[in-house]
Amino acid sequence: MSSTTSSIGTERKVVTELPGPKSRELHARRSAVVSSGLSQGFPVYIERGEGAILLDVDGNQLLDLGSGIAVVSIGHNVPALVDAVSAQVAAFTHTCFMVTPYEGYVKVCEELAQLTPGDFAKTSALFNSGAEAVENAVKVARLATGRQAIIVFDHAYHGRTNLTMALTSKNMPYKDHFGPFAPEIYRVPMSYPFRDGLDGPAAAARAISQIESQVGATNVAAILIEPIQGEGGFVVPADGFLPALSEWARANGVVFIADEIQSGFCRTGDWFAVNHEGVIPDIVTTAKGLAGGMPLAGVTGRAELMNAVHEGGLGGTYGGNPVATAAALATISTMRDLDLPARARAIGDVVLPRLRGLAQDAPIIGDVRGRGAMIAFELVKPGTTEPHAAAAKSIVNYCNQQGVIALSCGTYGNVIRLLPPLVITEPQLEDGLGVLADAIHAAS
Ligand code: PLZ
Repeated sequence: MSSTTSSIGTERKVVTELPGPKSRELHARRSAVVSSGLSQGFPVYIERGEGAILLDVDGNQLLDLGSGIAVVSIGHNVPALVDAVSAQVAAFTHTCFMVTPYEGYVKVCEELAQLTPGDFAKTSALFNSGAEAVENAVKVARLATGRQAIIVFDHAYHGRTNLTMALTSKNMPYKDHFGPFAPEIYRVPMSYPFRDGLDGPAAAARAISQIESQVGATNVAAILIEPIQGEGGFVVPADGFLPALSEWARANGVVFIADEIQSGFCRTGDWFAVNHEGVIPDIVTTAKGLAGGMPLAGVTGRAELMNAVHEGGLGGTYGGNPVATAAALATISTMRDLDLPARARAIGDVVLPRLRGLAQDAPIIGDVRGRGAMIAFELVKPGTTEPHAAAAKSIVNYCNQQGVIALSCGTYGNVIRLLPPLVITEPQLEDGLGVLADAIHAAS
């Protein structure tokens, strides 16, 4: 196990055109055998990673400001994780937890019970992907309440399976012609301060009145919400929106499910995004950052809800796989050891003011928002709030050409999101911000 030896430098370095010749060759092979239904963001093929740097097959060192969509929060190739995973692989890779159990699964559930908000008995079930976790949270809420309706929000993203497509808001590319979709899903307006100008309580009143008039409180099993929306555009609801919704849920016997798959595990400067407003969900879904790149997802909730399910009602062959749980335990202890919530706050303290400064001279930036290291800016046609997706595309392309991995998102495709590994160094962050500033300048 030579996880600590590495020849990757800590600096961004572009040594070929991007993508380079070897990447282009691999890409030609890909086109022949990989479904064109998978999008291709930045087709540079990766060989190794370390910290916030990815080394590609042509020897380019790329600065990663996306963390594989908020997954490698602890950075690439962390020795503690590599060692834990390697040891587990050498011990055993699979038994199926429902057949013969192992301690790692139990330990991850102990951590989830402790880390998620709420001072009450909690139990968890583990799965392979975020979408699977969301599906299971919905199953639990419906069974426990005996109700069917699920409330979701404009701009929401919850996955690509049949049920989670129905929960997801955006048609293209996620849903188009993939129907029919699951029934009993009701969508209400999100709090989106830049676009609706409402304060949190007013936005919550708007959503609640729609739920009461169009669905009826006693039909609602659950409200499912991303405390900060991810794919939908890093929409940070106005203060008071989440608390008002969660209070209404409590008063009406409705399960409040926080989808923390993208916002959770230190990303926003706390272990979970709901913590910023003291909101205590009944159920929390987690994935992504939880296991440092190994596929693992969790559904954690009040024991009386999670245990309402009949024995055998939850499961799956691979859910909570021993290698993935080993990775999660190493990830969580790394997050604790390095105090990554504090690191995420420090990143926000550098990046948010910088972006706000850039916005002063760049009328294409309509809004800068985020918490901790979950940060975005929304691009508009100058002087309007009309989405400017072309500008987002050109900024991402510019960054890519300079060897910086940056991601876009948003219902209108006009938001640039920054999700750096939380271990990114100050010089790396400065370097990335410099490229971003040039990209914004070039797009303006
Ligand atoms: N809930 C809040 O962000 C995954 C999707 C990438 P899976 N977001 C990245 C893509 O285009 O497929 C996500 C999320 C929130 C659920 C999910 C779904 O998680 O692990 O991708 O299934």
